[in-house]
Amino acid sequence: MISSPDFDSRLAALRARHEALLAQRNAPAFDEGGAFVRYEHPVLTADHVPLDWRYDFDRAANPRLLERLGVEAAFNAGAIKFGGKYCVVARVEGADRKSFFAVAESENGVDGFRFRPEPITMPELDDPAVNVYDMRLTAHEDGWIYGVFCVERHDPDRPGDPTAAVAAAGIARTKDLDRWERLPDLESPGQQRNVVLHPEFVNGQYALYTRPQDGFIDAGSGGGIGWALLPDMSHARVGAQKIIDARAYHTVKEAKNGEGPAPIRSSRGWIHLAHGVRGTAAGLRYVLYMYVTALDDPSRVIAAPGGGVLVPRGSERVGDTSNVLFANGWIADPDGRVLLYYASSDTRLHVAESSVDRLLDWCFNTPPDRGRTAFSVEDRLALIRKNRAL
Ligand code: M1P
Repeated sequence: MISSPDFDSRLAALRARHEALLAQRNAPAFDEGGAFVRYEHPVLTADHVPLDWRYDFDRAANPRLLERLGVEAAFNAGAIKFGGKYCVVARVEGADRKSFFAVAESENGVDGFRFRPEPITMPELDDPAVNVYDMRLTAHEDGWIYGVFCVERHDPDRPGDPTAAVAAAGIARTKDLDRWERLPDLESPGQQRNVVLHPEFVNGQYALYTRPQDGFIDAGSGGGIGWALLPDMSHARVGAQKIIDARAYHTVKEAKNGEGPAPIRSSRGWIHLAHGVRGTAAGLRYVLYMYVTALDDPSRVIAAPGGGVLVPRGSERVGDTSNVLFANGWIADPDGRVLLYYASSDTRLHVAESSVDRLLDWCFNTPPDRGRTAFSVEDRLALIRKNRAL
């Protein structure tokens, strides 16, 4: 029989391990691609979640100090600079599979992330969601910080199927990341996930990046990343959406794609990060890719580098849903530094660093995917021969 350490020594061990993890410093690692430089350690994991969110410290009720409310993962985080701190709104997933939102803050954006004392209490609608996740944060020029996120409910048309779900876009806004005003969900002709609010008015209207989808998992006839203008976020409604970044056969976004964080304004256009998905014998593979749209029309693509900018590597490839990189948060500093918060395999949150100039270089100078292997060989031969001639 395993012997239980006494309550006090187990509590001391838990606290020491937790503090050591939170105090862990981070450093850039060498990155072959160079567009982003990954940092060595994840910035958030399930183990970063405060102990008092997981353990009952009442020694009479919990003499063995067992974990009462386990946490599986901390990942897919929106991000924003707020009050001088780098803040992420993470998707924290409990052992019961329910996700909730929680703010973690860091002084430098690359390590030392600590959760605020309590998770976010997101107000509910009359038709409550079963699950919420993947918040995109947008500091809009109307003065509010918006959070747009996925809300998931059981499909009312298939009551006998416990796996049948419907996805929609939930909308809330805040001034401090703690207190949120919940607005009605986005009304859309079909299901939606990965909906993102553009930070500026476009032709006097709010602008949304959407991802129309026929089913809960399958994009189906949903052609890619969509675009819609709407007069009001308090009663947000979209009709048919213009597809601005289409799925395409035999590319990294063959099966589906979705906008990542709200785009970054630069001198040469809006810089976008998105995820692309393809099917493999081992299941779906999610990678991150980029594109740029015009300043005078954020729905017009002006650069589309081929392939992924970050793909699952090494230990990132393994987790609750393996072979996945997903990102819904980044922060651009005034000096041009960009910190990307990306998650691996629906388990943990990482940081990678770049700059606006570096990302523009990547986006405008990486050849596009021209759709055929013969063109790919042409591009590679051109590179080889140019290098040989140097
Ligand atoms: O499991 C990978 C991702 O799957 C979904 O993204 P998408 O709708 O593009 O397929 C989301 O559930 C996301 O949270 C998750 O990381």
